Amino acid sequence: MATAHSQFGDESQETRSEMANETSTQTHHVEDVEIQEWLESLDSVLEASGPDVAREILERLRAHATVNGIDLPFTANTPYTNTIPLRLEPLFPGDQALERRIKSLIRWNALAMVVRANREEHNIGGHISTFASAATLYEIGFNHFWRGRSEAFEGDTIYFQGHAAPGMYARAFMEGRLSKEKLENFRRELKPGGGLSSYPHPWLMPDFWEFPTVSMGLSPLMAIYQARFQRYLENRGMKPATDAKVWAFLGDGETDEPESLGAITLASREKLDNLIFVVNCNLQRLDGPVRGNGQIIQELESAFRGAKWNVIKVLWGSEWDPILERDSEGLLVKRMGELVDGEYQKLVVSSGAYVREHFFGHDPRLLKLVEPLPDEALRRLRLGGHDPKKVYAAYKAAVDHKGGPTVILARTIKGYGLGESGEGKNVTHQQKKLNEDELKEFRSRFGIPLNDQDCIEVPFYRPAEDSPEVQYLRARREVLGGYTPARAVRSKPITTDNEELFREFHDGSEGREVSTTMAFVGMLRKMLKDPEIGKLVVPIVPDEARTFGMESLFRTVGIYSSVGQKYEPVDVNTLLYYKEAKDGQILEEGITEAGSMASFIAAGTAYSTNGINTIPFFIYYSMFGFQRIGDFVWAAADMRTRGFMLGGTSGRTTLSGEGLQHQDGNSHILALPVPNLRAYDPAYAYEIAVILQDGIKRMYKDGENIFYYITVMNEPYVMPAMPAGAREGILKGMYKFRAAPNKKSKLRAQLFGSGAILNETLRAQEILEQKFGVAADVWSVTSYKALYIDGIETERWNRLHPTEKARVPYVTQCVGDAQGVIVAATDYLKTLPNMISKWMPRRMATLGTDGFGRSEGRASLRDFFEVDAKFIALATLHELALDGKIEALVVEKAIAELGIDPEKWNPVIS
Ligand SMILES: Cc1ncc(C[n+]2csc(CCOP(=O)(O)OP(=O)(O)O)c2C)c(N)n1
Ligand SMILES: [Mg+2]
Repeated sequence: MATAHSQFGDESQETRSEMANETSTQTHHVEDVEIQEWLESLDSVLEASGPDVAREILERLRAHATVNGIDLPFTANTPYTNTIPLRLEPLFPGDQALERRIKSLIRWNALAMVVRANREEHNIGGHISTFASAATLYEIGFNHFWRGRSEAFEGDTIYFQGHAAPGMYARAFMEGRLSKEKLENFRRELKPGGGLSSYPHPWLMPDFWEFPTVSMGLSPLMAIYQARFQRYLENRGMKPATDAKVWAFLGDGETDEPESLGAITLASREKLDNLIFVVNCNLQRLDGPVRGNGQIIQELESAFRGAKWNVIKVLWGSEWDPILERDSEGLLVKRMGELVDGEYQKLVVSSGAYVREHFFGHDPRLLKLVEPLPDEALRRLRLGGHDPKKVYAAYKAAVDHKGGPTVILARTIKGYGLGESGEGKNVTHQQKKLNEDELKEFRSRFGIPLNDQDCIEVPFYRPAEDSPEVQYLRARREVLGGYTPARAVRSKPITTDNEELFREFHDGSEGREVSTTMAFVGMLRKMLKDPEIGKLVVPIVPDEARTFGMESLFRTVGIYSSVGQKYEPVDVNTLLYYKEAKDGQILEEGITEAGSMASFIAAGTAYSTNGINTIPFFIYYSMFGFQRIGDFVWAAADMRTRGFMLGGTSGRTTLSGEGLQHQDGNSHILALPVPNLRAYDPAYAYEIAVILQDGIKRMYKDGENIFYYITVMNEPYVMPAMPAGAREGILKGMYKFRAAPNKKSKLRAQLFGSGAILNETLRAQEILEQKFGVAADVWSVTSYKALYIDGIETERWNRLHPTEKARVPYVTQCVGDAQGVIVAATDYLKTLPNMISKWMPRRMATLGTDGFGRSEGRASLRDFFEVDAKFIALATLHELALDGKIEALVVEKAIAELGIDPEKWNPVIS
């Protein structure tokens, strides 16, 4: 009979037995006495001379075979068996029985949390089956490996699989760190007293979670760059070298995300032996098998081995060892490698009799191997990932491994222990409820001390404080230096306000034409020399340093390389040669915005992870930022990352020549949804200086959990000096840059410009004045986002305080009394200025760059998108006509006079 928790099953299947017979005849033909002799001689070499000699012989044989024309297929795979053989297994140091009891209670509480939450509120969600499959993988780490963070030791860094969160909460409950009430409010943070977030979210649980992991694929990439960043800090002398590790837990389905495996060669190239991946290979994802028709474990093994990782497969539990021992011909290992995952998934939910027939029955010699075992024993053959001894051995080998990263591929069963309706079933990922029988079965299987009546209520269960279970797990954590996960701000605030550092940039460029990018790089250069913050600055570039004129930094601060520079650079005789150095400061990441962002996150959270206030400046092609790696930005926000993202070559019409894939009119829109991100579109050097200075102070002195997005451009123009009193407006989002010279004119206008388009606005001001007698004030809008947030905040306050004196949005304070029509022009979508139009005293006309770019020069692009001075002038005149201040005919004449073709292409749709 198939039982709920069977390892294999009992249904028979005709076709399967036919296939089995067919294959077994073929194998007979190969496996003869000769093979036996070869195997025996290898055994004797192994015994007499050890594995090194055996390896040498095998390598020579392979070479010999190739020379003799035997075409050996390439394989990066090892057989489908455990990497660590029984004889090399270390002794398990813990109390196995007690650890199992603790683990069972954690299993129960994790399950109870989800089941209770869904009883309380239908479909509130939560996952049971992921943690059920991974419980042993986590518990071995908690009890034996993961060191907490303390003053004395930085501790290990762990990326917990997002949907295994209930298991982490259940453990923290057992540890006495989370109350029953908190568990009761799983997925209900808004309940009085607070609750627990669905997944790891540092934003929601800043004392607990460090890394958001549930958007799949992000955590493996972040973990790789985290491990590399630890080395960067060590090599730069910013922290002592330690044996702290970075562990990342991944689902096997998760490895299909391109980000998951996308940077694995970086880890081996950098010899990151401080990095360990654990892939929970339950062979299932959400909808069904990960590779029903293949073998995900073998596929991953070859990918990781090909990338030179140390791969440890943990496939079979200890019960298999004696059988494997009897398998002198290697038939069982061969058989193990023949099944596809879809077949394995079926076997794990089938009975012992089924296993005998369909797995071992394939070959009479295999059947013989398990002859002494009753069906019940076959059913109880565990998988490696559920066997503490095997998992311990793998973890021990991983932490002891030197010279490169390790991946552990652990085979488990999804929904382990969940009974008939869950274990190993395709629907198990979303299982949130258990019926009474299933609950009782789970209770009995894991020995939870609850009677039938109590059990169906699914209460949380924690043994008394002085129970052996609680004492043991507390003692283990004490030995390991404290609890994990736990997050804290570990750095001390910086002391300076940097007033002096940035002051020189308030003066303007004195007639010299420079771009805002050049201005920013000048500030970066100066920051790097600063005695307090200089060392903390981490410049990050995805192969674009020359694009942004940063190559002078190569020489002055060096490009980080863990091995220094093993070659003489081709340009060594030049002033700005390509200098790589072990203590290099620049992270030149190569062409990977995702990798660079992961470095940005590691550096921007080092204030918490490492207690170091590193200040990352990640500069990149703005179009390849939010649009390409937006989900990493969201994760960065959740993690309370601090630092500056700089969208270079930005502005749809400001980046000339590059065409529609490069020209960015989107990023300021995409920056809107990130709540703690402050986004600026500055036009002039002093604006950037003010924003950077304030940002560093807010983040690193005042400890605010915000970060910055600043667009910088490559259009050169003269940088003016900062007008008196502009500082506050720059930070709040707008200030009057140049008032109309002729205040007496009857025709008035307020013009808003941002970034490089501010200069077009200023030219429009002149055209309007000179040709049409319109007196226009020009405003620099540095941040529509800031104005918008202030507007909606003010509205909200007024709504909630109806009897108090109404507050006025900042933008209304600026232009509420200003005269004339209002026209805004931006290098981004029109929607950006439109967001604030409701707080204007009157209608607002908007010019923007909705549509696809073109490979053209700036002038043509601005004409095409209708955001240049003449179109701003036209929009102003049109508004005046709408207000009845001038005749429509005047506007029509102006169109001709300004040289505008009314039948021109519509940029929005062409
Ligand atoms: C980027 C992303 N896409 C989709 C999901 C939805 N999702 C959550 S869990 C899951 C299946 C996970 O399977 P696997 O990685 O094998 O983890 P397991 O639960 O089997 O350990 C999916 C598709 C997600 N969280 N993130
Ligand atoms: Mg899976």
